[in-house]
This record gives sequence, C-alpha cells and structure tokens, in this order.
Amino acid sequence: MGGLKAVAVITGGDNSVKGSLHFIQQANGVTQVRGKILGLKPGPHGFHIHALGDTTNGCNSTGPHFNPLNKDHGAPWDDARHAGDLGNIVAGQDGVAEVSVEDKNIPLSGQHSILGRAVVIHADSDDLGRGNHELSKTTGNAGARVGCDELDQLVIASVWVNVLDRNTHVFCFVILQVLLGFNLPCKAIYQVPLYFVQHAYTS
Ligand SMILES: [Cu+2]
Ligand SMILES: [Zn+2]
Repeated sequence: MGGLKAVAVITGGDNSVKGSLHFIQQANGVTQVRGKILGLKPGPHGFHIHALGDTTNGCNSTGPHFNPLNKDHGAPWDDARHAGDLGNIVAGQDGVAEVSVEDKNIPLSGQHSILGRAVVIHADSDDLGRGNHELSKTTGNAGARVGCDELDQLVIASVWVNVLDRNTHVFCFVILQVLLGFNLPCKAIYQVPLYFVQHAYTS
C-alpha cells in the first residue's frame, strides 16, 4: 500500500486564484506537498492548513490555523508553531507559485490528521511570528484568504477503464491530468489505478 494521498483544488472568491495541490504521506511520516497555484500577485503568500474543511462562506469559514497542540504561530522550522504553519509560497512575476513543501506536522492519518481540513493561501506574506503586528503570533499577519479548498483523500481502486469512450476520456483527463498532474495518455483501454475523492468534512 502506497502512502496516503489527498488533493485540494484551489479556488478563490473572485476566481482569479486557482490551482491544485497534492499531498502524499511518506513512510517516514513526512507529508510531501506538490502543486501549482496561479493568479497570485508576485511575491510571498502565507500558506497554511486551517482547522475546518468548511468553505460554505468561502475561505473565511475554514477557521483558524490548525493548531492541535495549542502553540503560537511560527515558521515551519520552529518548535513553537501551529501544525498548519507551512510558511510562504512565492509567486513569480507571472503570478505562478510552484509549491514544493515537505513537513512532518501535517499527517494524513492519526489523531492530528489534516484530512477534511482546509489548505489556505493568503494575499500577503506570513511574517512567521516574527513581525511586531498584533496578529503575528496568531496568523502571521498574512492578510486576506485568497484561495482555499478542503483536503479530500484520494482512494485508489484498480479498475478497467475504456478511455476511448468519450465520457470516460473526459473523466480520465480530469482525474489523471488536471487533478493529479499525471502525464498519462488517455487513449487506450488499460487498467489504471483510479483515484476517487473521498470527502472527510471536518467542522
Ligand atoms: Cu492561513
Ligand atoms: Zn499559524
């Protein structure tokens, strides 16, 4: 059995921010986060796991930073940090941020699992608890929440897919290439591990 996987399809309230993120839990307990976010203003943006997988009121209903150990806000490399403190992602002049993060405080299983919680991207830089702003020790003063999604587990089932069939082809393309970022061809009948999104809403 491979590592647990989760996916988040990032959207923002005004639809300018979008992207996808894949979370893979390694055997050593470290969770890898990979993906790409588009439509950001150039520069650093606070990047966190928030406590609630609730997006009924956009990113504002995702609650505070995920903080099961009741610590202050900090940098990813601090001992005193929220589990959800993943620091900043940095967008280039084209507004694209390539995300590549590894962190041992965001497991996809167990008591402090982040499944069903939310990943959030902010308008501004996270000061990592080091600013003198009144919000430094709670949010890093990272400003508005410009993109988010609930973290859904990807469940694997190996099935035969006729990807020549028109509907299945679209399905194959969306699941394999858009959501997962796999560059697999969708033009043959073959057996693929199909990933189903399993909602694990946490509120
Ligand atoms: Cu946040
Ligand atoms: Zn925090």
